[in-house]
Amino acid sequence: MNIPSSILTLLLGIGLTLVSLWYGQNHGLMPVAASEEAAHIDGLFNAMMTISVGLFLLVQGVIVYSAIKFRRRPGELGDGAAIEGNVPLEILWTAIPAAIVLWISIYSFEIYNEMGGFDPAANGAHAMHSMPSGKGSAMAATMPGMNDAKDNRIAALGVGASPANQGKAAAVNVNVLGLQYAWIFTYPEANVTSGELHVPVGKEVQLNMNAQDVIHAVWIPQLRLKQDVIPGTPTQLRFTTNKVGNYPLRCAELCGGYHGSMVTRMIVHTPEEYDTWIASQQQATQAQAEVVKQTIAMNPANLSTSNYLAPYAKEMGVKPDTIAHLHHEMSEMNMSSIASATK
Ligand SMILES: [Cu+2]
Repeated sequence: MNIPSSILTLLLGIGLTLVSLWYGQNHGLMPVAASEEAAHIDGLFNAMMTISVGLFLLVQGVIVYSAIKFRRRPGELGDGAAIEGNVPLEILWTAIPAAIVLWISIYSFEIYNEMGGFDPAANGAHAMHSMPSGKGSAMAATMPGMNDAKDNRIAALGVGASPANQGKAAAVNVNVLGLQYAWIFTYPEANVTSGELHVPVGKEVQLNMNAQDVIHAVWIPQLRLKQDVIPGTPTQLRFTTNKVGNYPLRCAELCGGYHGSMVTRMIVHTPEEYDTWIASQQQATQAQAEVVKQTIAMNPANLSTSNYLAPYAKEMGVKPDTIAHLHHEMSEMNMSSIASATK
């Protein structure tokens, strides 16, 4: 059987293209996509994966083929043929990568624009304005750098509204504070503070972010979003989730010894569940304020230790006799340490 080499090359080319296209869609390297923005990012990633697999197979295929086909045979001692370069070939393999890189750069610019990455300040400043007066704006005013961005029109950093939503405020605004080694989420509209990020599915969410000490970064892989959180410079992320679930939110900027533990959760609720959560948090805040008021009202000097600790113990689910026991043990420990010190 004798197949012409041009047909064989054509068949190999078609096969290589099909394998690349298939793998580009089925690599399984990405976690669940839980936001509208994620689809754009995955489109770009899959396109680059397709190209990379094609190039990898082509280059590796030629290497393996040549290593076998042109290996030194027994008794062969001479040099190989002297080949002096090939101008058309040089032009071809410079032009193809140049075209691919140019296309990828245009494609990724387009996606970044669609996500609102180019001019987040266009809506970021408005979003700060649109917060109701009271706690929210007081907090915004105390965040360093927030006012600079508003008054001096310094471009905000991050991902803003998509061109379609430009000028509109997001449905949910959350102030995010990163500090060594935790995240604090404040909902200025609802006057709620949380250690986890709760958002309603299908609604536009804007994170207004700031750092207290060093540079941190918010990274939510399922949203395909990552943004540095910088002391003194406000940054923002704006997104719309589309899958109810429970996703990790971790710090992606080495920020100190316990950077690795700077991880919390983002919970995407149904809108009803989200309202319930907000209401429950507001109740908890009120109950806490009540406990503080009671504690201030009583004079600890008139109380025994277990009486003084009783309201806290109740909250923590500790029985009063446990405290009494603990108190007894601790005084014994103190006695023995005094005794050993005086020896
Ligand atoms: Cu951090």
